[in-house]
Amino acid sequence: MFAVSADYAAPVELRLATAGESHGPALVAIVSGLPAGLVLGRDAIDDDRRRRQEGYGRSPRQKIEQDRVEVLAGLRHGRTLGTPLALVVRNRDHANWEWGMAPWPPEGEPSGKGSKPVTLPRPGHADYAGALKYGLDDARDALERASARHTAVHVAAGAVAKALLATIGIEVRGSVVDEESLRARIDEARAERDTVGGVVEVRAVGVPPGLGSYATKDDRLDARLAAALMGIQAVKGVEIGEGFALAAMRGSEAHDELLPGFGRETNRAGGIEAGVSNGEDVVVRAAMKPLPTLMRPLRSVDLASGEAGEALVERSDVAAVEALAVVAEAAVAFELARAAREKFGGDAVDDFVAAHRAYVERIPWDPR
Ligand code: EPS
Repeated sequence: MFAVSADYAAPVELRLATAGESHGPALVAIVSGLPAGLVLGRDAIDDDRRRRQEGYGRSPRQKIEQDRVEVLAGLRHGRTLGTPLALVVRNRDHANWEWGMAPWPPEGEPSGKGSKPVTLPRPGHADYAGALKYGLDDARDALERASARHTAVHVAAGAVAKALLATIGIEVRGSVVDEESLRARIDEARAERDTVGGVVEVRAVGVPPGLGSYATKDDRLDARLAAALMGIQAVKGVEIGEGFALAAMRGSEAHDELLPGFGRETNRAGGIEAGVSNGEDVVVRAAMKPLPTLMRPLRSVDLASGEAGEALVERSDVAAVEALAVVAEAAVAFELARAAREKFGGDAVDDFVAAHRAYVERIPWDPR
């Protein structure tokens, strides 16, 4: 191996592009800006997709899907090539929607699912706003992409981001806040053919001080994490650290005092000050609204006739909060990996790791 320089690695932009409809043939993700030589484990990717699928309260759809992640490009013998990484998850349910979700004009009579237009929008879903925005007669054209189904490839990309973060000692984990009461609320809601939401928390440990920047609002790590979390379907609120509770505290109780050795006894800031990570755990929360597809439908209005009716009823989850914990973990991991690529750069993963090590050696911070 060639020696790598520890003092400089050019910043690199880590990017994620995705495509795919919920009942179309497949979901696709392209991750670019990864360093070469990153070792990816199939098990790590598989574990996350399984955790996303196994959440309490999911619909029978999860029994149909297996979400096996195929890698089509950017990987050779389990190591990244430093080229775009292409990931695909096929929708097994597409077999039931072959006519309805055919990419090309289908042959033969309409058959199977998706062959009748959706004209009764579900309040809370993309159906109404999407139909108006894009001039649609069939709200299916809107709801298919708006569906949380495509979080399957976000989670796959998040697993890749976590592998990159692990090389510099960062670990990210999402969990449900108050899991026990959530499960009881799900059981009750299911019996009443209703849905529920909930709150998840993501914690990242080992994040060095200095990710993100106050230089512009777009650089702020808290703004970026909030956008990443708000970008997940059904998320209606985000908190960084103590978030809303800070508004009711005095300054003397809200801020995390620095002690000799630069340790702190509290972390109300959630590991971010002025948009920059401060070396404490990064802690963020996301609030998920109850899912909008109800078995006992809400009042709606027919897009075609303007007449009052009841919203579309489709197979649906009672809750997807446990899945959100995994999806939010992936979103936070990806954003932290993006910030780390900006700070430590490097074409090869060894450059990236060496730049991190050189930086950590020069600052007064001890990773836990
Ligand atoms: C979703 C509706 C449901 C969920 C889906 C998200 O899909 P279906 O109507 O096919 O049962 O199951 O989530 C997934 C399929 C998934 O893999 O997470 C929605 O409207 O957002």
